[in-house]
Amino acid sequence: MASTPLVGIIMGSDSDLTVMQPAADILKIFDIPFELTVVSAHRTPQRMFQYATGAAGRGLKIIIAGAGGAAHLPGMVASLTPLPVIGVPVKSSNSIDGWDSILSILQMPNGVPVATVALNAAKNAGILAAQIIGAFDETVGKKIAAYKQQLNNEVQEKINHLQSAGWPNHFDR
Ligand code: RP5
Repeated sequence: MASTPLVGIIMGSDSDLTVMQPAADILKIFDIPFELTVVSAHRTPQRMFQYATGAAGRGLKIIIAGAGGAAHLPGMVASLTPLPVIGVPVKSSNSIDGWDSILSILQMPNGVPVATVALNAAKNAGILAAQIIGAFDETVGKKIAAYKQQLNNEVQEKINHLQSAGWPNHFDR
């Protein structure tokens, strides 16, 4: 796999980093090169414009954008790039209850979609980015298939233990 970043992880503030880090962690597991930085729609609008308009030309294939509160970053970036944008609503210090972040990212107008994951669900954003790449890259596709099999195996082990130990003893281990 080339070391040129394929996924750009951006966030409105470094205060989003704790929530956004799982996207980076899972991309590392799938060996997908990525970059990670802060781009604020409201506080660094020129930087946002440059990042979004230059992303495809630099070789990025997908952008994961996280923000909280009046979370305009994912939608504005989506308006400026032909790349798919995955939005991560962050329950930030300026968010009332998370719904503001969710709705700001989710309720995009026709023509400018943002693939919005659940509140704080940066890990799923990373998995979704990997799945999009894996649809065209056989090596990544196989890693995704193995990951799904692992999820299946983990649940099956729990089912087996629940069956053999009995539900009252399930967590006594
Ligand atoms: C949003 O405001 C950021 O994405 C962050 O979630 C929130 C708070 O930012 P800080 O005040 O912590 O920099 O734009």
